[in-house]
Amino acid sequence: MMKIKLMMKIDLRSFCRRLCAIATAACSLANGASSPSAPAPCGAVPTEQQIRWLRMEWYAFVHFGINTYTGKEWGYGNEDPSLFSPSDFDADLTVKAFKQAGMKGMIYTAKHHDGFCLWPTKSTKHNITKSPWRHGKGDVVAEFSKACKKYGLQFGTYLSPWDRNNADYGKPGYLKVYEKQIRELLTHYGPIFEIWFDGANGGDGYYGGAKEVRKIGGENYYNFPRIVKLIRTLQPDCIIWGAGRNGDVQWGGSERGFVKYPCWNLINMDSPREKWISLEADTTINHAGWFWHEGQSSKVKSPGQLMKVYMESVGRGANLILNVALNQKGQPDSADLAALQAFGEMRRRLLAKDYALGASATASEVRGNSEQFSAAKVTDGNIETYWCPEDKTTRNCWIEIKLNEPTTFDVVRLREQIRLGQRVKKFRIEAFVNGAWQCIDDSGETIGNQVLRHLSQPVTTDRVRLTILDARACPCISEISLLRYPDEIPPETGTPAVNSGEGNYLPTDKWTSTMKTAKNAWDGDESTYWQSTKNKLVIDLGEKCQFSGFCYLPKQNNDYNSMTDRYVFEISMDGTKWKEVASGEFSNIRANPILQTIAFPQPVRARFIRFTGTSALEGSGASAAELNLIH
Ligand code: FUL
Ligand code: CA
Repeated sequence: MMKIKLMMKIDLRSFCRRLCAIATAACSLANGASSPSAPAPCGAVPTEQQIRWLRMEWYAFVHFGINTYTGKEWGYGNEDPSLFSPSDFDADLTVKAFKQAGMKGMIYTAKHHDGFCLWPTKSTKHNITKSPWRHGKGDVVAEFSKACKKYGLQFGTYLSPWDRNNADYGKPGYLKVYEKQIRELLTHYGPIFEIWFDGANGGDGYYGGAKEVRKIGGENYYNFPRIVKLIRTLQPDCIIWGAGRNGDVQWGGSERGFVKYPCWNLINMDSPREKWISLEADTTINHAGWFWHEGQSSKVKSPGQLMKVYMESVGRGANLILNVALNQKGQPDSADLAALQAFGEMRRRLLAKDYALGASATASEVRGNSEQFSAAKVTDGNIETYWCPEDKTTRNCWIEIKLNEPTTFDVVRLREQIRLGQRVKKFRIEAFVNGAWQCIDDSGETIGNQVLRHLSQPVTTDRVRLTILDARACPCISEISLLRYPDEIPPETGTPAVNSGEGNYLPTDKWTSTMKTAKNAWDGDESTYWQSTKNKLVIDLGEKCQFSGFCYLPKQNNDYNSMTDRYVFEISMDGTKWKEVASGEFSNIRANPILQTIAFPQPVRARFIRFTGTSALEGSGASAAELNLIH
């Protein structure tokens, strides 16, 4: 019985796809017998779920858990549940702010790598019922899902496969635990629009007291085909992030919120194994990390920077997940919210007016001369209708828009009818200015769900031409829009300044070291670095100084060799007798090599410091792009 049900659910997905094809065909029939049929799909096409998901464009990520109270990015797994005690958790306030900013949903870290579950799970004792919050009766997942329902946002969940708490992690026993967690999250909290399987997996951890390194030997350990089947059964509409070929969406490739361009929603492209997998760009509104950190408000991204992130993610055909961490109270910081609202307003202004809407259009060629595929379909404001030439025309065809009067714009938005696959490989945009065609964008490649092409300067014209220079099959263009890039809106409170921790650093002019490249670590230049096979950097501060912590910036050149991810920090008065004042790991610097701030339990005084890299992401040795002491 169970099996039959499962098959029916899966079939439903392909049935939906077929239904859509039938509808398209019926539509062309209704247009008269002479009407040509729609082009056949090109390569892999998205599922209905993937299309719906792409049209959400952006949503929030919320990192909130045990790490919020320890200042860490990756908890070790031995954290005391009693640490979790938000004084003023407010899902309503948080979700309302997301809604106001124009976000379409949110994804919550129900369990991060530390293994602490933020809902009353039966799968492990390491969960929220052991915390003092709401007398052990709290459920963060439930409160978020309820608030999302209230404000009409979609709700999703992040459930780290890597579990540094669980004694069975890395063994078969853990897979049952993990499956149970998925079942609970996907049955008790209403519709889940997306579930995230993080790629950070295996390494050292607490593991029920074993305190050892557990390697899983690749993602096969999790048996994702089985997990995916389970999810499709429980929630067929849920988008699966990660899980390789089995999922629906993959990582955008950086934690800085951009995807590479050209941007294809396809894996194994042009092979029999081609599959539609969209990209999701992830980043955090703050340069401080994914979880909340003391003093992070000075590191919030400006609305203009967030706009750039949007242009380089959504504007390249991907989705954007933007993290807003909750603080120890259990609410977003006001500086984050101010930046979010200002950016939300900038985005609204960008999209507020499409100067091409309703304009007349002509094309080099129309499929079967049919009104159904005519040029005017790109300005009708309907993303389902599209212009398209004959099947054989895959290069050098164009479409021209004629506006009623000369109009100024500096962003061109293009969309493909992705139900028929992603096709366009290369395009050019021109404007008719002073009696001649002028190229205003000559580096266009992919389109997909949408591209936002920000021109080098505003253009004033009443005629715009899009030429498809190359495509995998005849292009199917559903929309061309002409927009204005918004002016920067300052956030309402506070002035965001990137890396403003710098004002707090000790002066370095008296610093010396016997090591050759040492100075690169305090020259204020992020691109130069100290690196050594010796692992130890000794600095003579030139005089006795008092300081309360240090900052370490990993190498910024994507070279993981000798990139220090574990450290010991020592101080000395004479350069011979040393005292350790801090040690630990710099978590997640492979994916997100941001400034790491380490505060000591109390301020210290010293003449010498010694920074030792005790492990590197790859190879041996140690390095630092910048090392600074905090007042
Ligand atoms: C990464 C994790 O390791 C980070 O801590 C964070 O959750 C980010 C969104 O994904 O892979
Ligand atoms: Ca259209």
